[in-house]
Amino acid sequence: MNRFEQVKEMYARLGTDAEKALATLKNIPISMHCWQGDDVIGFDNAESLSGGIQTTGNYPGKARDFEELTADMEFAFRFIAGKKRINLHASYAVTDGKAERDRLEPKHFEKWLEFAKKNNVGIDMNPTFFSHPLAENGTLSAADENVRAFWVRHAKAVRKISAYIGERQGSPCLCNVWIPDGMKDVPADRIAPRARLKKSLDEIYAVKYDKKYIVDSVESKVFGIGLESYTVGSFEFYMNYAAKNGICCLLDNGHYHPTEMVSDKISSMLLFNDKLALHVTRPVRWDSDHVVLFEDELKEIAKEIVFAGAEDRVLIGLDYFDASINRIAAWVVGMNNMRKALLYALLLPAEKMKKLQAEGNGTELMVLGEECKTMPFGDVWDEFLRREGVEKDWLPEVKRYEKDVLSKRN
Ligand code: RNT
Ligand code: ZN
Repeated sequence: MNRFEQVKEMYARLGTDAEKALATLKNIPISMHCWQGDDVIGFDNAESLSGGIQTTGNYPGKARDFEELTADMEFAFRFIAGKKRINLHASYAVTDGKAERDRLEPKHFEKWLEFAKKNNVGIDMNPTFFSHPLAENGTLSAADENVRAFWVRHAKAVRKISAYIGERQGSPCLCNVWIPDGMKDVPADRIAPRARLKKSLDEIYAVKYDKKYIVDSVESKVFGIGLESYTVGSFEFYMNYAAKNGICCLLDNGHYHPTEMVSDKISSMLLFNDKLALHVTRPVRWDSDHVVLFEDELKEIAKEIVFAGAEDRVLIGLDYFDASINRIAAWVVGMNNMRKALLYALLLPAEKMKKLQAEGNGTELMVLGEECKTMPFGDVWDEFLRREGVEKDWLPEVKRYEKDVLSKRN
């Protein structure tokens, strides 16, 4: 009997069906953020990243244009198993410098649509409210009416593009709004910027699109660098806005207080919403956006999704940007870890565990949970890679690509 067959029997004794887990796993879409490939710079001549977010590191080889970024993404796809989407920002429009952000049109994403089709991936989208001269003093909450109106036009343009993409690709395009607006020091007026943000969102979402084509989401945050004292788009703000307006919340697990866990929020959101979107990241001491590793909170997030049977209600996307290491390796590790965590959850004896909890049997629940941790999980993952035709030993190829391609960029 080969190794996987033996392992399958071990899982069967535990009460889980490894074949079923593998079948479910391959179809859960995970959206790969394009911005890991170029340190969130984009194609619209941004000189540096602004908006309270930051990449650190100076690893050579970042992508400088559409051709390089898509080549790198395509290369990374070879080592990423399972169903994928790509997550774009409006700043990655292909405009040849000819369109401002409030003038973007579907045609500026035509090349991305071709790329997505070729690689059999869906597209998700984010309007870009940072790294722009008009974003220095607020965007959707700006007191300057011209500035606020500019960003409302931008968001409307990107929603239109998203709906177009959704229609073309035959699956809804997630259009996620995150703004950096906030204050470094104690605000005199917390309510006026929030009132302006609310007004802006009302204007943006007044345009209705078929939900078949677009899922609108809003992403909250607790603080940004240089914006430590006040964030206009806080969690309470967006959760209330989303609930009242039938919009989806996006939870980024770097955007909460350090002991607050997104894994614990998922069930509450699912009880009141049809869908929930995630930016999965790894905050180290702050919203540092480190590469997603196979860690406890990641596993707990996956477990909440899987135990709730919400694989098609939770839209999983990644959001991190490490500029200190090979960017392709960063993609591969993070994407595969997200899926690994889902597999880990799919292999847990959910029904047995839930029953033990309901019976108040904390002892057995603990013992079983600990037992699961040392099951030969890696063999099931390896079998998954094998079935998906994905090379397990990918690092040498990435190193070769670094030597032949990435190191020649400067
Ligand atoms: C910033 C947010 C936001 C961005 C990306 C680039 O704190 O997490 O989602 O990281 O949109
Ligand atoms: Zn995010």
